[in-house]
Amino acid sequence: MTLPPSVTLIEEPAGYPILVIEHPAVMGRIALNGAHVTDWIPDGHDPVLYMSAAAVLEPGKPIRGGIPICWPWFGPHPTDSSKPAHGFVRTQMWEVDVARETTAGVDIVLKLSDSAESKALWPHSFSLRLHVHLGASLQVTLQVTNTGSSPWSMTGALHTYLNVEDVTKIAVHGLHGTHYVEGRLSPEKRPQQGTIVIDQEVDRMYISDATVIVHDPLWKRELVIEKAGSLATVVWNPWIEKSKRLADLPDEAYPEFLCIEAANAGEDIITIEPGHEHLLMQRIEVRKL
Ligand code: TA6
Repeated sequence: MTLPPSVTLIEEPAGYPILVIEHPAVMGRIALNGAHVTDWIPDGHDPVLYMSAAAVLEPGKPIRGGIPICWPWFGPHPTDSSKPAHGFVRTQMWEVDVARETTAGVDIVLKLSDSAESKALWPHSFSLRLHVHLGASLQVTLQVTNTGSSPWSMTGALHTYLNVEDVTKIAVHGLHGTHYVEGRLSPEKRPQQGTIVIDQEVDRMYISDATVIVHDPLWKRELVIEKAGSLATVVWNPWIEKSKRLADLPDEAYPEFLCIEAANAGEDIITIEPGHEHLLMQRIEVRKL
C-alpha cells in the first residue's frame, strides 16, 4: 500500500508500528496495535487526546490514553472473568486498508477480522473496519459486520481519553435530565440534574444519545463530542485511589483527563444478523472560548 505524503509508517519502539500524520490541517498518530488513535492535534489547537506518560507500547498490551476500541464486550466479560476486560481487539494488530489525504485532512481505514485466536475468546465470525478522519475534527467510526451464518450480540465503546487542564474545574454539559448507573456503587438508575462536575471517582453509564460538551475554562476551550449508533455514554475519571491501582497511569495524573465514551453497553446491547452491520461513531470538535 502506498501511503500519501502526509502519512508515514514508523516503528516506535521496534516492532511496534505507528502511523504518523503530519498534514497542514492536523497532526496525529495511530498505533496498529488496537487501531488505537493516540494523538490528534488540529492545526491551531493544543493536543486533544490524553496519553498516559506511563502507557505501555507493546504488541498485545492495551494502551492507557487516546481512543481504545472496546469490543466485542464492554467492561468485564459477562460470564468469564478470565477473559480480558473490554474485549480483545484493543490488543490485536490491525492492518491498514486505506490511507488518503485531502486538503481537509487525512482518512485512514484499519481492518481486523476473526482468527483462530479470536475464536478461542469469542466463537463468532466478524469483520471490523475502523474509519478515522483526522482534520479540524476527529471522526472515528467502528463498522462491525457479522460475516457468520447466525446472529450474535455485541457491546463495546470508543473509550476516548480527553485532555483537560484540571478535571475539577471543567463542566460537562448535555446529560441534564438523563439517568445513569454508577456500577461501582449499585445497579439502580440515578437522575442527572444539571451539568456534571468531577470531584470524586466517576464511572457512570448514562442512557443517552446526546451530544456532550466538555467546557474547560482554564484551557479556554470546549470539546464538542457527537456520536451515532450509541445509546450509552460512559463518563470516567479514576480519581485518587483507583489511579494508584493502575500501573500504567501516574498516581497524580487523574486531574489531566476525562473519558467520554460512545458506547453500546448496559441495556444497549446490539444484535447483528448474518451479513448485516452496525456503525458506532464519535466525532470531536474543538472550540476556543
Ligand atoms: O470505561 C470505564 C471503565 O470501564 C472503568 O471501569 C475503568 O476500568 C476503565 O474503563 C479502564 O479500563 P481498563 O481496562 O482500560 O483499565
